[in-house]
Amino acid sequence: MASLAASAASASATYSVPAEWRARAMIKPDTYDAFYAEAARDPDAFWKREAQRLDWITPFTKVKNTSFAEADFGIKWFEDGALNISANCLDRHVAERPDAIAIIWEGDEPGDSRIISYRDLYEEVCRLANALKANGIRKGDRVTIYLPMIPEAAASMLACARIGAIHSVVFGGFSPDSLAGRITDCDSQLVITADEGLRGGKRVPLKANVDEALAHCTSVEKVIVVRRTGTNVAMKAGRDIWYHDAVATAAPDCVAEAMNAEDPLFILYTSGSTGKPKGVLHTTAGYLVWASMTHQYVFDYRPGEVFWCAADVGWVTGHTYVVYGALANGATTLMYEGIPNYPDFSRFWSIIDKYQVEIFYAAPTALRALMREGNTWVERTSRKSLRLLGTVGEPINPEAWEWYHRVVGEGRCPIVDTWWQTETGGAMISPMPGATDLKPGSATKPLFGVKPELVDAEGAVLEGAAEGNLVITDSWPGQARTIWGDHERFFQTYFTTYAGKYFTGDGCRRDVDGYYWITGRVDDVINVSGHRMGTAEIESALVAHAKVAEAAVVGMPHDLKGQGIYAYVTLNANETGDEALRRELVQWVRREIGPIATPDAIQFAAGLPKTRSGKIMRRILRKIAEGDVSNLGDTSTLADPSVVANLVANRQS
Ligand code: 6R9
Repeated sequence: MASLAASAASASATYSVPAEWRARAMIKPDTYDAFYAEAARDPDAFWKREAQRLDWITPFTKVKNTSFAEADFGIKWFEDGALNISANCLDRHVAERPDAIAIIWEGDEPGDSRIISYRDLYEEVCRLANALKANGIRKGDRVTIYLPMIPEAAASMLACARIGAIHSVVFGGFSPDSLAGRITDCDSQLVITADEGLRGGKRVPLKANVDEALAHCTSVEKVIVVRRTGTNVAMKAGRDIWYHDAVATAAPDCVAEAMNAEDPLFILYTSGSTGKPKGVLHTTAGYLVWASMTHQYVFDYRPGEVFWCAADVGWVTGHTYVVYGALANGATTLMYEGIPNYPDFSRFWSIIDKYQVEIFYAAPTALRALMREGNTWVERTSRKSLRLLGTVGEPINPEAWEWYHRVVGEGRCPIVDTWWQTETGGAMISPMPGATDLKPGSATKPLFGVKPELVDAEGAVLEGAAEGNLVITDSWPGQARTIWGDHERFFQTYFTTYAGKYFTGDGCRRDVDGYYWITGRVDDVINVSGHRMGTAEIESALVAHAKVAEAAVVGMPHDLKGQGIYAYVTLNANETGDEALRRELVQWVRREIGPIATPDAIQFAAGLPKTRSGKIMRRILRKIAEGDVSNLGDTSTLADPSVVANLVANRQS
């Protein structure tokens, strides 16, 4: 098991592929090597074969047509083929196994559950697709989905895909303002929401939030409302329709639109280092090939197994692994409405026992929170059904990894630590359980077709064991194609820092075995509980407050969240920074963006460290927030070096 050499070198063990996995897995060590080599050497042949996993309406003749260079920049895969994603996720499984379970839904309250077969889901999706059409939605139109984790969320995504409408799912934790911004940016004509959401016994006023958002939006004509809790909500005549009424009269069959491989599938807003959130756009064929392939190989998935990805569909992980990858592969996908600690800290593990979950995939932040509560919450459950565990969203610290492995998985289940991003569509660097020896804290090795490289700040390529910035040098099918409405920003953001390469925004170390260790964001993005937040967004929310003159936000280490939000705030003249104002600003940010952006610390500052040209030196602010004040580096270029001592003296802990 643990290799002594590795332990001595990096204080981390190596877990070799268990014999039973080596025997049963689809991808074994030699298959990994052969597939990786073929995808690098002859991508057309490799992807032509992988694309056969989908049903095509019109077969493609061209495979890869991509360039990251400015002169001929463009990303196209399978460009003359046509297919429909909902037909791939539903119709072909209904034809073969109509009674197989597509979705197991577990509600917030234990005992509240629904089991949905592929036939049921097909009919629901067709009815809703017909209802969308009856409400004026056509191919290419945008539909915003603002729903809790209920089966209607998956049905809404698939109904859009069926008729070629582009969906934009907005996480239910976002505020009315954030929702309004995302609706307006893509000019959605229709919103699908629910009366309320339910999370950990608390109600989330989704419909009221939509009403507030729509006061600032002009594009939306219709709102479809799922009745979830049954609370009384205002229904605006001529605009708002109940979901159950809309589907009741609709036919349970709907022809799946033939979509070109490069037609848009969805927009998903994500935070960047500057400006407002970007509408990352994914297209049809390449995305689904990537979602399906990675779901199958990374999780070694076989039809019949119960797969549980604990992410919300409001994030890319929910898109790719709760919905598209899982359903494309005919999986039984588990959707859980609630939170890990309700009604108690055993909930995840009880759900695993209740449905005999075989594969469980979650964020390290949830695992750290549960680990803190002690082992008895885990040990009172059986978990015998589990055979594979996964993580996503942020680096996992080796202690949490070891706990997950030893206590949750009883040493029996490999852990796939999957590194990827909204922009990559699916997993990029990850172990495969039958092929990869594991090192706790490392996402290990690139998947087929992924060509990672480490570069230094000047762009020089680093060879062998090294640490630098992570870039990907060639296109893969699941890659985002553009930013909605701003192709230039797409190119500028990802392909100009290191010309001709996709820049991930992450720092990374590669060890002597060629394993990749993601060290975290190197740009002004922070990762709070596995959620990406742009510091610029939080800063602009803070300065929108009447008493705030200036704000600078940085990440700080946080035991549970991975990173916490530390805000330096300069007030307008004559304002005093006291506890009451601190609380008010915290509430203000929650209301402006949503609870996920709640600042963990606010430090009132007389001045911020700026260069003579007025640029805030964040490096210094980060060090102070981390409590690492002994070596603040060179402060001589500051316009007023004395602000630093003041900041150090008033640090919040
Ligand atoms: C899928 C998802 C992307 C950022 C990414 C990185 C961090 C994701 C990780 C990881 C270390 C992993 N990240 N997975 N860091 N190990 N296994 O999370 O997408 O919300 O766009 O976030 O998350 O920093 O750049 P997204």
